[in-house]
Amino acid sequence: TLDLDNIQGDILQKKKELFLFFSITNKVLFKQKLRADIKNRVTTTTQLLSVSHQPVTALNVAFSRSGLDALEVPDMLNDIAFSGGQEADNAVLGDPGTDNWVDAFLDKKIHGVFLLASDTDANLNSFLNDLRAILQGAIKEEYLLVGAARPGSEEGHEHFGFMDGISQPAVEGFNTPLPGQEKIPPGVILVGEDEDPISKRPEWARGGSFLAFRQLAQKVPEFNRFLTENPLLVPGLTREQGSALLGARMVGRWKSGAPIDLAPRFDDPVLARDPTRNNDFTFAHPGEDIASDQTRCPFSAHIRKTKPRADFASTDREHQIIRAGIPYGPEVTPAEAASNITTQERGLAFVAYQSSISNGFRFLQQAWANNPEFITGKIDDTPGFDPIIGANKGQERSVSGLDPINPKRDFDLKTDFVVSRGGEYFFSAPISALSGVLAA
Ligand code: N7H
Repeated sequence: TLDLDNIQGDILQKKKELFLFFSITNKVLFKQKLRADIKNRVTTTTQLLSVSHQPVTALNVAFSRSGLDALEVPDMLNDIAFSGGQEADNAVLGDPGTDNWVDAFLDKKIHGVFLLASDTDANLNSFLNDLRAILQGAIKEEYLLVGAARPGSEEGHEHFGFMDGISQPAVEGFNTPLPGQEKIPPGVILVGEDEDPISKRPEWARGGSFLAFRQLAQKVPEFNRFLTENPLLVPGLTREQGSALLGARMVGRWKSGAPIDLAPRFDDPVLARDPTRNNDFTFAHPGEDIASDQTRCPFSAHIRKTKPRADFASTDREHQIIRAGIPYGPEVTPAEAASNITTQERGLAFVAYQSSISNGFRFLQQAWANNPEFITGKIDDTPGFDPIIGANKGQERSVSGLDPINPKRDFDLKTDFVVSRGGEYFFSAPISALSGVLAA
């Protein structure tokens, strides 16, 4: 059984979240604070499972490899990507170098990150002040990124306008799956648990999870312009509906969250709101050929490239992640909307948990999203890049299958709508380690 009191609980649906990236300047003092003050404030999974136990402000902490080194914890966690740090992975992830990276993410400067989540700015800020007071003299703040749910009816939607946070794997022993939700052994997400692909882990790391963080800027006006200029000319649809359909086919869901596999031509907000139906699909349909038919969903759609379901069912279990990101940055201004040019940065503070970064985030980005030949075994050898997150080092990306009338037609995406500003890999340690190995 999983020790849910020992597993850090990252809130999935939150209104405000701060990422405080830090370096450790006084090791002895930091360890003392970690053991005496921070550990008791870290939110457990048990606390998050029951609403009445949820703290007003949730706190998590995670360390990079350089952070473990700064704490003089030499133990190898046996994750190659974690050991190397994310900067070394920039080419593997499809970034055009690191010129566009936030400076703080370069040179392994960041030792760790505090994640603070709450429903109001006031709570978040007062907690942040407390944390700063506790850690005075022990850390240097390298970078602060402020995330927030979008306002009003856009709450829960990312900046392109699509409902996010619908499909997550169900971890055995932790949550009961909804229809269509895949059950995975805990070791796919948690280090040292059942079916962790790596057998050699230090005992103290059990119940921890690797946190892959990426700051992904989104070019929203440019994305909207692309949709407006390229409506899918499907009989019976207006130009506007054709533009909305193009967006939905790039993602694999409508803005409401309704999956296009079940609602292929028009949005279905009732379906979107129903948790027993909105994830209950596999891309397979009786009498339709899953190897050739893209009438409902392109092979290249974002949710199909990153979770192929029936296309690839036998092996995809090990490539699952739990996503816990939040939007950052302001709403599109009228001037940006009018000019179709982004002038203020906004995007997704992307967070993914997994027991192996090479099987999880890194694999999904490199082997699936950025690989034009994936999904393999289809009538089309090159379904193309993931139109949302696929990255080709800044070069043009070709995507097919988007036009249901002519699925062979390629769209050559000249610019990326999602642009990497870099990130880091962290280990979200089990809570016992915060007063154990890490504080010793
Ligand atoms: Fe993605 N988007 O708005 O288009 N994503 N994603 N993602 N994503 C998903 O099902 C988005 C990113 C996955 O189980 C939805 O919860 C954007 C990265 C996976 O069916 C939407 C960005 C990676 C899934 C978006 C972004 C992934 C998923 C549908 C960056 C991994 C679940 C909502 C700015 C490398 C698939 C939902 C499944 C869903 C969007 C990033 C992976 C709307 C804008 C970097 C595994």
